Amino acid sequence: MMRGRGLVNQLATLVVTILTCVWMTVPAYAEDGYDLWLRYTLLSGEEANAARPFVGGSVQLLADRSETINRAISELGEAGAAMTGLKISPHPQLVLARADRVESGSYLAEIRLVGAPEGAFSIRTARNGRIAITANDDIGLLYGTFALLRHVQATGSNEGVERFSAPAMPLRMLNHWDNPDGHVERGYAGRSIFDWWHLPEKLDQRMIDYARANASIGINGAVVNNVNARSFMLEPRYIAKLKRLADAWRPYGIRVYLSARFSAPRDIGGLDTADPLDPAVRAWWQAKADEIYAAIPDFGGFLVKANSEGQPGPQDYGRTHADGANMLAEALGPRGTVIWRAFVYSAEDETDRAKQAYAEFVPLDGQFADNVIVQVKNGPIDFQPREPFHPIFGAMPNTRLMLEAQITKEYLGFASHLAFLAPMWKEVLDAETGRMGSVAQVVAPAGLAGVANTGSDRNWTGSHFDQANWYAFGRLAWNPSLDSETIAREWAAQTFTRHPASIDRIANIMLGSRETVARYMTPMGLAHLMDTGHHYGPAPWVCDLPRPEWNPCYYHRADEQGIGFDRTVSGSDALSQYHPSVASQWADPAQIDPRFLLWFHRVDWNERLPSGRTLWEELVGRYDRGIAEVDAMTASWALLEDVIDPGRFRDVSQNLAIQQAEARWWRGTSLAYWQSLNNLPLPEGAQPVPDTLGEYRARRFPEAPGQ
Ligand code: BDP
Repeated sequence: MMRGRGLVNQLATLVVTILTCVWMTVPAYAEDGYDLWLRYTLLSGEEANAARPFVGGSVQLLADRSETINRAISELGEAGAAMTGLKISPHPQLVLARADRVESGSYLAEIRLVGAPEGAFSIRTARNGRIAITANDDIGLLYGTFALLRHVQATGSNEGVERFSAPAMPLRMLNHWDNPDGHVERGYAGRSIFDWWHLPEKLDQRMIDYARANASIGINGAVVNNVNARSFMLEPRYIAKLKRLADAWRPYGIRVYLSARFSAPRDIGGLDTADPLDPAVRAWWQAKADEIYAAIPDFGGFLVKANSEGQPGPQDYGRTHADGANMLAEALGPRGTVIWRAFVYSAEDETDRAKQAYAEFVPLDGQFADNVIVQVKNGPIDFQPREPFHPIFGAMPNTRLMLEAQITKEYLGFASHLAFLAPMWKEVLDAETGRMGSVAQVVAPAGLAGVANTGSDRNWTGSHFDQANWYAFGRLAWNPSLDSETIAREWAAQTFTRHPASIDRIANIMLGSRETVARYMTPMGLAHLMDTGHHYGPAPWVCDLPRPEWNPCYYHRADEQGIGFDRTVSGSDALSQYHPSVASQWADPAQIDPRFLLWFHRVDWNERLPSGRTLWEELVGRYDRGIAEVDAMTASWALLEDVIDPGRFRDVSQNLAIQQAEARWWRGTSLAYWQSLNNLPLPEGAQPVPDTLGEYRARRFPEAPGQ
């Protein structure tokens, strides 16, 4: 008897030890990243209790069955089984309840759900271990399910889970710059995930996994094609393909949108004009919208890039952006939304490019139809490592504005540089416009759009850490007041390990990483120094492209004397597009945050800054710091070898080695070029520039994506 119990005890200890080891040590197999942040790894010992309530998906349902509810139940079942190693739970301890099925005095009633936006949910955990998720709609129950699973995965506990959560904005969408031939513009993760060739007959499993991943972070819309759009994607055969996607994504709450080419009535409609005021053109779009809605009743609407970088638009017919957008809005009616991009600038316009979108759009404030949203990039130029927020955000109180962020890292080192972008987006979302609250408040009635970084690569995003940017985008669109650290930590815990010291280390690497990239690429407010076309690496010497505002020289304006773009009243006066309370923080070169200095001011190389150093010394110091930080990130990552699976550990290590080399290339090239203008020696103690300017200039990259 005694011996028997001893054996049981020993076995129990062994099991606990094994489970603890599973948690503490590196898995022997190589993960490939396909599972993203939804890995549901085995929980150890006590922690497994957190997942017991939903093992086997045996939930109590206070709702009618629907495709969405089925997804919630199977997610819970699979997650529960994976996290506990158990298949069946004898007592259902999880309740999924629609608020309208809950009696008012019940413990499930949640007052905050009354009038809450679509997707809101409440989660309660009772002392007896029972968990209840309540929502007004099925998608809220699915979001609540994912929130619970996120918490359990990240913390190993179901205690302290979010009690109530509601999305801060209605549209949380990805913009895919994917072409129908499978090429992704500015894509660094392989080919497009959309297999137009085989659709509609064949639906890749990836399309389901994609929708599920999006739903897990609250993303609810996807524009499936490039803003540089092809008209044929509006033809009937594409509507059939689109319908297959829409049907597959509907249970996950994802609505399909299409980029529409403004000249489609001419290109594919047999008309000789696309003039938005022409009755035949209007009738064509009306019929097209009806055709789409007949196939896809919840079609989201059109995204339009018009009169921008060569795309057709209403100005081709002497009409305004509002004329064009409103014509499409009428065709969609209350069924959908027109998202009209404000990314416009012209080669013929001599004014500062940073001022042009404001000049074109602000006079149209109040003229857009109710179902039009104007989509504005985070900054006034183009997704640079650092830009001040776009002045339009503080200047169109009578228009719904949406923020466009770029998740794919066109200007931040592609997929090989580690740059966690949440701090960059927070910088913009938190910025006070001076007139209508913060940017997050301005866009709250509309939403957030992110240019997707997904592709056919096994890990979806080209690198493991770029998954964090997809994740952070969704989390911030849901709740822009989340801080970057919370997002980094919960992502790291789900994606890599729940080992506390390792989470600290990974979050640390992530949190400073975007600032690091800005330091070695474009310190102190410099911008657009990337090489022509592909935007890979530095080419500050490019001054002679036919479009002036495509030249790095246009942006840095460096010469023997100094560097920087004077956007004060003595220069382009772009500052005046901001509310005075905002402009005042940037107007004085002695007061400005040095990270914005050269964006707004032209400064002599030898001018002494408040830091006591000259501009030249300060600039060199920042490049050097950028490099030191990449080295520190690399060294820190190396210490994680024992906790990260070998496949992903190696992938990240190899990217960091590339980043170390490329950070040095950015520094070397930039310094060699600045020195060729200012003839200044490097400050004392600075490492010499390893190559000559001629050598840097001779580098060619025929394989770089984006030629
Ligand atoms: C630029 C990209 C270009 C896009 C454009 C846009 O280089 O590929 O077409 O933005 O947003 O950043 O339309």
